[in-house]
Amino acid sequence: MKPRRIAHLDMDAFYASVELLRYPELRGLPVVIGGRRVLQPTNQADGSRRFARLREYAGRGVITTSTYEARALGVHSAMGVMKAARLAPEAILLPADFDAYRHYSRLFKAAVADIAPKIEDRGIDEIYIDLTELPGDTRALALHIKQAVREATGLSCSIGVTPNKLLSKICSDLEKPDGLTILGLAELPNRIWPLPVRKINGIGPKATEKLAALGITTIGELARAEPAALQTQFGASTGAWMHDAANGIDERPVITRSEPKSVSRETTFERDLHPRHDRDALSEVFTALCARVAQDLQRKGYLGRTIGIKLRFEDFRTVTRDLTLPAPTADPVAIRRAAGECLRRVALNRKLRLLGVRAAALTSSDPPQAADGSPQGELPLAAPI
Ligand code: TTP
Ligand code: MG
Ligand code: MG
Repeated sequence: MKPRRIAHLDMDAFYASVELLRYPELRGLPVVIGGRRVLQPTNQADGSRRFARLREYAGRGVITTSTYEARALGVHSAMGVMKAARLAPEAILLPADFDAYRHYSRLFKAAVADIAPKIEDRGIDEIYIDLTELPGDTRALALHIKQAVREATGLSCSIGVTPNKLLSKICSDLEKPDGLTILGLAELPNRIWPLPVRKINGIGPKATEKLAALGITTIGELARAEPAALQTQFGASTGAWMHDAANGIDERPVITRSEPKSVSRETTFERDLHPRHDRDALSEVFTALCARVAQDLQRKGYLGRTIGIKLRFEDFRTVTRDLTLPAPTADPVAIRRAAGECLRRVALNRKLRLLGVRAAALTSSDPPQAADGSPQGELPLAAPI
């Protein structure tokens, strides 16, 4: 069997970097992304934009991410905005725009998939890629992927390539931003063992503290620790996993998953409900299911064009109905209306034990690209190279 070549790709300062595409005048400055509630920049009479500064912020918001210039001042993800303001009062504060981040997330993943289709999605800004079966030198391949991501999005990323997911995840972080770290198992002692144990994905603050109490702070110390001692402290499976991880052992495959075909929610009642006598309760559940489907669609960035329902009667007979709308939607009211029409097409002559609502024929909820230049403050859909 060929030795595995597993890449982990992670976008650099992702939310902040997407904002810099929209506000290029902020490049090189400390910039912090807050939540949705942060004030939008305003346009001034002279055509320039006015941005909020951290020192002007009052509230309990938390930072989602910051540019590397802000990190140099000690400002990091998950820090309270007020605390960050004490460290970097002049840093620019921008609101988060999750639709834009999802859009760029899809763009970079599609660009990678064109080159290397075996991808495991690990969230908005990172993926694992199995390069094993692809032709060509590892470095050339990784550089090609980085270039393709830059061309598709205008953004930089960092890649680690090693024989497994665990090491690649550590390596993608070693030379950020715009990094590329390729490592074989022979380099484990030099490159990985000096690192603190928390660099292993899965060793959090609690485990780090427990390990410190055992006198273990680096991955190398963990690798040399007595497995039995680790198992006593953390349990058999976690203890064994930690010891393997520190020794660079990880056999997990890259798991590719395709886009969902539908989004659905259903509920089984505690007691069977009568279509007439329990009408109010049924109607309430039905509306709530539609709202949950709408929320799921919005969270995942999809619109559904076909809305369907599923009913299971007390005798376990199951019926479904669906309706295709003129335009796709993620609106709870529109979904409720369509689902209601489906329901009217079912003869309700028995008690119900289950009710479900489904949205299918999914499409991306990204706004279509403006034909001629987007309005000011709008993100370019693909940034200039
Ligand atoms: P990360 O990849 O952890 O961070 P990053 O891309 O901002 O920076 P790096 O260059 O170190 O990879 O997270 C990706 C995005 O997820 C990040 O841009 C914002 C969001 N996020 C949060 O909302 N809260 C958090 O605590 C973290 C860590 C990230
Ligand atoms: Mg990142
Ligand atoms: Mg990440």
